[in-house]
Amino acid sequence: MQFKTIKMIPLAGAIAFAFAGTVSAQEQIVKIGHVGPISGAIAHLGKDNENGAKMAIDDLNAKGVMIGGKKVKFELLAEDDAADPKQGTAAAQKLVDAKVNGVIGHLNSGTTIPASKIYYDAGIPQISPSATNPKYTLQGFNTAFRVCANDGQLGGTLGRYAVQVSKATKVAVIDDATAYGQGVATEFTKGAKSKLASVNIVATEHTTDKATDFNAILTKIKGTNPDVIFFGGMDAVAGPMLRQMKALGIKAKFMGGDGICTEALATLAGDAMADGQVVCAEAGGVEESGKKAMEDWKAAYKKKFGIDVQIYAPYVYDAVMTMVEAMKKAGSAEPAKYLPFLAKVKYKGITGNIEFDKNGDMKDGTMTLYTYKGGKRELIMVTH
Ligand code: ABU
Repeated sequence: MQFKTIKMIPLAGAIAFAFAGTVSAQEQIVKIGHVGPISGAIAHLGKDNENGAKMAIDDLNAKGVMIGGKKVKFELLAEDDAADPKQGTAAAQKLVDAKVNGVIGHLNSGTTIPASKIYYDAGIPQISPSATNPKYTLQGFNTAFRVCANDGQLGGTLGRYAVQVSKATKVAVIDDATAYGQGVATEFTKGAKSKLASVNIVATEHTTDKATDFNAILTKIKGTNPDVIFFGGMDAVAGPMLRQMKALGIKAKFMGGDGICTEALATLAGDAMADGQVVCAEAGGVEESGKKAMEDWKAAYKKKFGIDVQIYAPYVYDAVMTMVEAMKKAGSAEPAKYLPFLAKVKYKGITGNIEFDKNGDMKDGTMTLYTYKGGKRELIMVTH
């Protein structure tokens, strides 16, 4: 009987093979949830946020991250909440059921606030990159963090700007009846009134985040001849509102928070937006020293996705990196273990230095005021 020649694996090789298998088996999967509106009127903003999360996950996996001595592979579980509070809580429950290690989101205050109770009950850390209503971090949930300024800072700054810089004495205020729109409009009014008692709020009107016809409220406002119209809402509503203002011959300055302060606003408003007419604020921003890193990051984003950053993609990127920094410091991706490290994390990101106060808000957060000229967003100032 003849035996076939079998190539023997040398002993050292066999050990190496077994060892490689052990390392692979020890690789741990860390699931990061992301939620934003990927459908509906502000899908372009939801996609912007989701892309920021994708970019962070891809960069982390390309670099290779060790947590607690184990190699980690990050997975992104992306959900669409359509900016709707009910879909927001359904998406949150889905991520909790999938046992995510942490959540970045949601984009809107109206979805972030109800979802935060679900994450808190499950003990899952959540960082919103863009929800600015103060209530989000004032509920006593130790799982809730945000990496941007809040409406108190945003609205207050814009209110003071309207009075002190734009010299407005008559102001009309419109909100879209969402948690964000109402919140930022209220804070704007407080800010405008705080520095000049004679500022007159000549009209207070309400619309919705789905409305397209503003003729009735704009006609009423036109009769009060305001210097400034402040709108608490998002760019998808602000664009058509600006078009209808132009059609009615209203030349007032148009101000709004971060919800309107996007690259897309110029397109949504068409030629209705005069140079310098719009003033808005992003709930963050970098000073001179951080500009190059931010520009490089935005160029890398454009190369990867073929589109420009709208507004909050870099904040989402930093939110993921901040969460992972806390996991590395804790030596664990288990929510209960890394949560205390997240509360005291110090992370230097694209958007600046990230550190949280006792509520989970940014310590010393910045804001950036912009206007639009020639259909392009143009910086006015970075402020604290
Ligand atoms: N901060 C503007 C958009 C998100 C929000 O609803 O807060």
